[in-house]
Amino acid sequence: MAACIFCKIIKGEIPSFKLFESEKVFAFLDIQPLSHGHSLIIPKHHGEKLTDIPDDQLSEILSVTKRIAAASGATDYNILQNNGRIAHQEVGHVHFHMIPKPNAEEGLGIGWPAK
Ligand code: D5M
Repeated sequence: MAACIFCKIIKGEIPSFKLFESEKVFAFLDIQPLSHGHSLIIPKHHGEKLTDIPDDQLSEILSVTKRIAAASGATDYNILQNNGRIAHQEVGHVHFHMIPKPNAEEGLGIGWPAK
């Protein structure tokens, strides 16, 4: 969708710190991190809520989310996905947050930006 900031990030029209890209999935660092390494994993298909995303994209998103959590080296982390304004969704393009917990940040490894 033309006005969507995450669609613009996918297209490279807005810069991001890219972590992963495939045909259907894109991942990058959150610009307002709740902890070091806070990442966003999104489908390339534009959809506002989880129910808008085709099933064939969901399995890869979960798999990529798992791999990004593992690559961070964090032993403790949250996976979060908000749907709708009341549920605190600010960006209307489905995204999964991977949020390392502060006491596990030492695990962030080579390839991740310094604090
Ligand atoms: O979370 C939306 C998240 O999106 C929030 O943590 C900030 C992040 N965000 C917003 N704009 C950008 C850009 N341009 N780059 C990286 N991250 C961004 P929500 O679940 O909707 O509340």
